[in-house]
Amino acid sequence: MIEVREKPKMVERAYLVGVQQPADGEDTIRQLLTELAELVNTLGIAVIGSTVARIREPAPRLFLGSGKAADIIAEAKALGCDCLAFDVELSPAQQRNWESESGVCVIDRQEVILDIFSERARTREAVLQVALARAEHSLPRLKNAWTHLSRQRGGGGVTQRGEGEAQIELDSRMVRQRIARLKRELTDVVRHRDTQRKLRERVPVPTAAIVGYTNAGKSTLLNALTGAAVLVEDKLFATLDPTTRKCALPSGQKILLTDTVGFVRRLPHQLVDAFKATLEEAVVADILIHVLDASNPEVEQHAETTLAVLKELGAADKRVLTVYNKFDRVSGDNGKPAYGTNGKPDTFRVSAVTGGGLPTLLESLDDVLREQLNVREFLIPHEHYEIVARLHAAGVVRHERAEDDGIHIVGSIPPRLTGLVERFAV
Ligand SMILES: Nc1nc2c(ncn2[C@@H]2O[C@H](COP(=O)(O)OP(=O)(O)OP(=O)(O)O)[C@@H](O)[C@H]2O)c(=O)[nH]1
Ligand SMILES: [Mg+2]
Repeated sequence: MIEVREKPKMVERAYLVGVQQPADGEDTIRQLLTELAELVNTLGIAVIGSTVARIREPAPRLFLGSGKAADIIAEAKALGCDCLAFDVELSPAQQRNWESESGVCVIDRQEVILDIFSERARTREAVLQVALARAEHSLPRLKNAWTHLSRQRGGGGVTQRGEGEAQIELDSRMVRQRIARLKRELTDVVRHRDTQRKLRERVPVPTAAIVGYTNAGKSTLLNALTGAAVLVEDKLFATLDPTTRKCALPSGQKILLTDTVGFVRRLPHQLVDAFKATLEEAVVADILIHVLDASNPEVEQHAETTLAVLKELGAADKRVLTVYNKFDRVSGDNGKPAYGTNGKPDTFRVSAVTGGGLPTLLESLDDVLREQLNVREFLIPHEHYEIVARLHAAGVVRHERAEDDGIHIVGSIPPRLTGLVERFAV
C-alpha cells in the first residue's frame, strides 16, 4: 500500500507563505505564521524565509495571483528552499498546481499538523486515530501522488497518464478500504477504553480534565499536582494520549485528573474527528481545568480556539476553572508575579513550574467539588451503624472517623439517600 502525502524525508528548508484577506487582521496573520514556523520546526524542517501575500479574494488556480506566485517561487528558489508551506488550506488541485510550477514539495498547515501527530503517536489508539485522519486527508489528493510519479519517471505522455488514472482508481479503492478497516479497529479500542472508564466510574471519584492550547503547560500542571511523570517538552503536541492520575485535595477528597491532547488554530477537522474518542475524557469529566499560557501575547485567541473545540465536542456547559499558567514569566505591579485568584470567579494565576498559586487552585477545586457533589458532614450515632453500612455500600463515603459519640462521616449524598441521614447532619 502506498502511503501518499507523507512528508518527503529529504525536505529540509522551508519557505512559509501566509495569506491575508481583507477580513484578516495583519497581527493575527503574522502570529499565525510564527506559529506555523514553530510547527514546521517541530518536524525538523528549518524555516529559511517567509512572506505574507495580501489578496482580495482567492484565485481558483493557485489561491494567489500568478504574479505573486512567480515572485514567491523565485525567492524560495533563490534561498535554496525545497518546500513551500502555506498557512491556508489549499485544495488538492491548487496544491498540485503549485508543485508543478515550483518543482518543490508543497504542504499546508493541515499537513504539517498531521505529520507532527504521525511522528508523535505512540499508543495503538493514537496511531489509529492519526492514520485515519491521514487516510481521509489523502483520499482527494491521490492524483497528486501520481503526477509526482509520472514526473519522476520522466514521462508525461498519454499512455502513462492513462496508467496513472487506472492506478488512482485502484488506490482510492484501497484507501477507502483502509479507512473502513481503521474505523473498525478504532471502535474496538474505544470500546475497551469505555469499559475501563466504566470500571473507574464505579469507584465514585470525581474527575477533572485538563484542556487547553498546545504548549500551555497542561502536562506540567498534571505533574505538579499529582507527581506524575508525563513527558513535558517545549514542543507543540508533546501529548497525544490522555494520562489520568489521582490527586488529593486539601480536604482529603480525591480527584482524578486527566491530561489531554492540546489544540491549535486551524486544526485539521479530520484530526478533531479522529481524536473525538480521546477527547471524550473532557466530555465526561465533572470539571474542566482550562490551562492558558499567560506569557503568550495571543492568549485570548488561544482561549477562543479551545472553547470552540470544546463546544464542538459537546463539553461547553461544564464548570470550567480557567488557569492562567506560566505566571512566573508575567510580572505584576510590584514586579513580582501575583499568584492566586484573578479577580474573576473561577479564574486563577499559577505557575506549574514554581508551584505559585497551586494551593489556591486546589482549594477552589475542593470547593467546586463540594458544591457539585453535595459533600456534607454527618455524625451518625454508633447504634445506627446500619446507616454507615448503607452509605458505604452506596460508595458515597469520602472520609470516616470513629469518635466517642458516633461515626463522623464526610460524603457526597445523592438525593435518594438524604432522607436517611438528614437528621444526623452537622
Ligand atoms: N516558565 C514556565 N514554563 C512552563 C510552565 N508550565 C509549563 N512550562 C513550559 O512550557 C512548555 C510546555 O509544557 P507542557 O506541559 O509540555 O505543555 P502541554 O500543554 O502539555 O503541551 P502539549 O502536550 O504539547 O499540548 C515546557 O517547556 C514547560 O517546561 C510555567 O508555569 N512556567
Ligand atoms: Mg502535554
